[in-house]
Amino acid sequence: DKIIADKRKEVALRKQLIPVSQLEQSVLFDRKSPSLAQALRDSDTGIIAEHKRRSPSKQVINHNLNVQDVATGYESAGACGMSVLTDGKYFGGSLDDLLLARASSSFPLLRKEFMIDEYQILEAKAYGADVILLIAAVLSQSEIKSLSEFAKTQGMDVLLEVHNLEELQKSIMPSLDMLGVNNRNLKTFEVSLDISKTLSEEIPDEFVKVSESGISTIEAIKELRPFGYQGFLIGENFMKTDNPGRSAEAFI
Ligand code: IGP
Repeated sequence: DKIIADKRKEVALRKQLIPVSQLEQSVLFDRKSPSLAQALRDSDTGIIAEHKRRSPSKQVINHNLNVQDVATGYESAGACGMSVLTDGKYFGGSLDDLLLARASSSFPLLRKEFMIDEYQILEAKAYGADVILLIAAVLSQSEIKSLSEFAKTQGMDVLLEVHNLEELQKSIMPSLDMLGVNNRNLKTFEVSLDISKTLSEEIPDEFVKVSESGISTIEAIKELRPFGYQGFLIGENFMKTDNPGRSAEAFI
């Protein structure tokens, strides 16, 4: 698919320009990552709040905010963690956004990216992330295994995202911490919370269950909790407002 082809080219270029030995010199490289999975288990709200300027489905969401203000707003609102889009081409994000979010917060940060290479995991760490996302729709079982095991050797949590039963069944493995069900179909952009509801019973209890996308009301969260969800990843609903932190507070 087009996004992944673009990503392969981008990663190849990045690798040439900034070798791993240089990433490892980041002062952020040796810090111990706080666990998002643990924060979600310990919370009774479970909000993971996202920084997202635009998306293929929505075009403009918000271009006027400063990522540092968004990070401090989310953290002081009491979010369990923050997801930072680092893809530039489709989402208008960057690794610099991650770095700035890190500089202004200490809660767990998720690098929201199309991960295809161990190099991106080292980048995530060097720029201050604690958690990586792996998307089952674009990875084989053996890629999920090798990338997630590598992230664990780096002391990071892994969130694996699925959208259907087949993706879920190929992905269940001990190197994952959280299983995210994306309510949005990445091809049609159609959103339905029923996807989270139906897939929940197929997710083993040792994983923290996260429901992702299209959540815009507290009622939706109340509906999802009985299905075992402890994490709720919310982007647009907060980012479309002038003060995402304050918008998140209402959910916490
Ligand atoms: C947030 P929303 O509908 O609240 O803005 O969704 C998040 O789930 C969404 O941005 C997302 C995403 C992804 C983005 C879920 N999986 C994979 C990029 C890639």
